[in-house]
Amino acid sequence: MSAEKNVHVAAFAFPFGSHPTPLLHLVQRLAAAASPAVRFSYFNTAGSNRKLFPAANLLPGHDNIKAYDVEDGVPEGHVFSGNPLEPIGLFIGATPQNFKKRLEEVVEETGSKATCLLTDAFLWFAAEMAEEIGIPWVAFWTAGPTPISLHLNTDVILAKLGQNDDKQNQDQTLDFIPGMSAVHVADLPQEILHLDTPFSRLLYSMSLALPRAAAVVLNSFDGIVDAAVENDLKSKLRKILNVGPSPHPPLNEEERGGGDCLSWLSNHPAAAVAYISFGTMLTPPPPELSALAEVLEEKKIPYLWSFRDNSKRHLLEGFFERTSSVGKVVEWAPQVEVLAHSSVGVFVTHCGWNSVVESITGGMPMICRPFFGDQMINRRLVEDVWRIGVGVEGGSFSASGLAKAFDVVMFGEKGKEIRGNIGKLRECANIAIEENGTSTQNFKSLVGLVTSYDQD
Ligand code: U2F
Repeated sequence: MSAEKNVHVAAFAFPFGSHPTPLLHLVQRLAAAASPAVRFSYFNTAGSNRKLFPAANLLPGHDNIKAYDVEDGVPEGHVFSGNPLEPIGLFIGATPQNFKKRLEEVVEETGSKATCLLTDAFLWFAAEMAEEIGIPWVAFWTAGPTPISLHLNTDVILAKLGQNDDKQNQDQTLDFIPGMSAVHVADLPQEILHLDTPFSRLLYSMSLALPRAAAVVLNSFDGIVDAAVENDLKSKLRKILNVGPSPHPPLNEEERGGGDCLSWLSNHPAAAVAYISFGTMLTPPPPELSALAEVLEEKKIPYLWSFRDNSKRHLLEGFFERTSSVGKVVEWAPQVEVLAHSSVGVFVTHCGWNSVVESITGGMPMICRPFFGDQMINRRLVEDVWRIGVGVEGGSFSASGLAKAFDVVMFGEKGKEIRGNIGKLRECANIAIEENGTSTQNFKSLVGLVTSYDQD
């Protein structure tokens, strides 16, 4: 056992979308489980740190966690084009030097050498950094087991399907990869098939580096995917630790959202409200927003809409005002609590992994409209494998397709079946987090792994 005062876990965040939050939650959970003498340093861009750390890079109640800013790669005076990949490309350009330099400064300032790198899995260069320092690298994959398995099989996929080949049969299944017979070519993240952007090259480098990680950690639970997928992951990685569904720390006022969502929900009958959120990074295109608004209004469905981008509300031309007696729009909702609320009957979602896991733990059926990355795979699992939700006709929102989806989930017989299926999956998640459950045991192993090395 190490002298814990010499243990210093350096966490590196990928500062886009929801990525920094679950990593910070994991750090908080580890810090609460480890000895108070263990030091946790959280490295992230200044812009992202300001949102997560309310006061001077510290978290109230967590004396052993401190945030440090790294450069974001944006040149001074830079004017953004509006392409969402641009800040990601600039940030990637600044890595790994930005993390390396700041870590060295922190080690110098604190006199405490890093004893473990715990990073977002995207930050694959940590494999080399950790090896140079002689400490373990633990990678946190913020999405589900199926997409990570597909990334690890990138070479097999490209050998079979070809790179940049637009003539691929989109309906072909990936049955040549263990456990992937339900996944179609159309579900694959574009980054796997096209290795020509900084982001896709980052993901490819990640797939080559992950086998060097001491462990890969997921907010997932054993049994959620086919055993063949889990076995393939086990054969490719040194250790895979499902530690979810991860508990959420108590929300602060801002995270709770301005409007009082929960008491508003409580004024509605059981399963009557549609909760709508497309995660932290996207707003559907205007015709799809209009189709969704039209159906909610036409069917008089009470809704709670987490509409993140205020500058786009005008696209709905008076919809929110006209429907204010039946609907509520907020910039941020306490989603975990909303999805567990008995008045909510359906979650209209982009199928980001955290949203899917929260929907399962809340027992909430989904209407899925995936856009990019792993979201199409998650939709496939939700609709065709777990049968806990539906997609929309044609893959994007139209008034007629959405009307059918609401009818099926909220008002039809199939809705009951979906609820039954989600109940079974939720039970599986609950078992995993019991005292002797696999996720609880995996989390204990993780605590041991990140705190058991010291530099003296
Ligand atoms: C990227 O996904 P997103 O960040 O867009 O979406 P989620 O993984 O679903 O995470 C959103 C989180 O934000 C929370 C919600 C989730 O924990 O509870 N939230 C909230 O609390 N209140 C709100 O009003 C709105 C959201 C990416 F786009 C996906 O493809 C990936 O699967 C995902 C994980 O890597 O990251």
